[in-house]
Amino acid sequence: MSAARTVKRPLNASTYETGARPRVRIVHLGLGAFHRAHQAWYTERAGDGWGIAAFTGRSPDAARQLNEQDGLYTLVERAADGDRHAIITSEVEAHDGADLQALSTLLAQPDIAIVTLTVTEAGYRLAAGPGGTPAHLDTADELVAADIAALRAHQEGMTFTLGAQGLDGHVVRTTAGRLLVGLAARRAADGWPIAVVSCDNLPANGAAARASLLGMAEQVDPLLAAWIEANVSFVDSSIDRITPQTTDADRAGVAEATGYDDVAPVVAEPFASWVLAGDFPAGRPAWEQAGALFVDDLEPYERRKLWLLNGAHSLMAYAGALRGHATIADALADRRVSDWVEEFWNAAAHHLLDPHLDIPAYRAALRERFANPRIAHHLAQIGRDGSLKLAARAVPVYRAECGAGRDGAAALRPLAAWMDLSVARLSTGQDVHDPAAGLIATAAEATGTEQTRALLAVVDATLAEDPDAVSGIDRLRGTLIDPPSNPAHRSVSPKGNTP
Ligand code: CS2
Repeated sequence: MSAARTVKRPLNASTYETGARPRVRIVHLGLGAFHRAHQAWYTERAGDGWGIAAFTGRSPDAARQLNEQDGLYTLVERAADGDRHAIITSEVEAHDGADLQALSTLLAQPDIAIVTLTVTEAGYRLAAGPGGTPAHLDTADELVAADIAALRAHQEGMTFTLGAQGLDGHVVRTTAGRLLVGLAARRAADGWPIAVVSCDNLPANGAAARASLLGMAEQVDPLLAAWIEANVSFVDSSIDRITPQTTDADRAGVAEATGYDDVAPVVAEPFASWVLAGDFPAGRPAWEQAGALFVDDLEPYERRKLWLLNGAHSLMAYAGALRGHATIADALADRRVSDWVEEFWNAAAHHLLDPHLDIPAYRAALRERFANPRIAHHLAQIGRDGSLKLAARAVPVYRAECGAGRDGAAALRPLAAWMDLSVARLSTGQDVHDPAAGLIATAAEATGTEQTRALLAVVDATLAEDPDAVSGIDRLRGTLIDPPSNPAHRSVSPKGNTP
């Protein structure tokens, strides 16, 4: 891209020559920075003419901003030694996620071959199955229950009665509810098969998407559920690219460097990875041209990413915040935190034995990625939704360690840090930013070991019945700040600026 210019122009199709835009063949739910730094970038780089129609999650703002720029935005690749700028053109149209007319119209077209999802761990609205059975749609969840009732009430033949916003008189809020309406339109149109690709940090995320969507379908229309079983392929994928929130300084930097007043740039590290497993019955972009890897068994790759990258992230988000740090790079520069990260990685690495995984090289690369001094990746951003994230990132490592006859203490530390930070935040009237915030607040009212047990039950009810896990966490609580405030972990309070 050319050097800095002094006069800034808006970014849109009249100021930036894109050539013919690609045909929309992918629908995306969850239009956010990560999607734009990852799947949109892979699709652009595949270079075979696939375009995306993206739907927002909660707020329609991102769609409005992107449409004002004809879908164009700058991707800033932020390396330790400087920025590279690229304008992405694969995002062809953007919609309010509540707009089920637009979603149904798109999904009813045979051209649309893929639905990708970045709706966060919480977006699947799953509840753990009893005794470790697979998770299922949480029908006790208020939004799920409201959508089920409204969908039942608005069913008309094979589809649903749509109004200006959502169902006539009801805004569908859950991803499963929205997707169900769109897929009903597809089935009614002609029923072409389609792939749903989950791009969220959950183990077996394809199965999670399936459980969420089929759970909703079974409650609303068993015939539609049967159609989904037969025609929708749920693809598992492990996604990776560190994407901090865009700041005003980033926007100013983009204007300075490119000459475009882009209101919606996105900043990401240069590294990106996407590993996928599953069928694409209606075709797909040649994402492998952009470096994506297609495998038969995703699990080893998924564990490596979720445990080593995300597990360390969550450990740093809570332990680092307790110790007064604000970003990943700051937390990692703290010798004690980096030792805990190494201990956590040693525990996880015992169970990542496939030689293709090359764990030593992966760990070395992670250390470098985390230390990138130009990426301000805030612990507060990563620390959100801890009850769900820890269940995917720390609990499985602990279980694997116990299964091998070890105490798994290194994998309990992220849980202890989350508990200490949550209690400290609640005691100063701060929000814990978690879908289970109410349960966390109630659990925090207990004291001592009872509090540890109650907080652990919010993350994993089965694990909370394991006295070794509870006492292992209890021993770590209150030891993570300098000097440790142990043994009465109730008195712990974070140092300096907490998120
Ligand atoms: C982070 C992830 O916010 C978080 O929970 O751990 O978003 C992480 O940055 C990405 O998974 C990196 O690929």
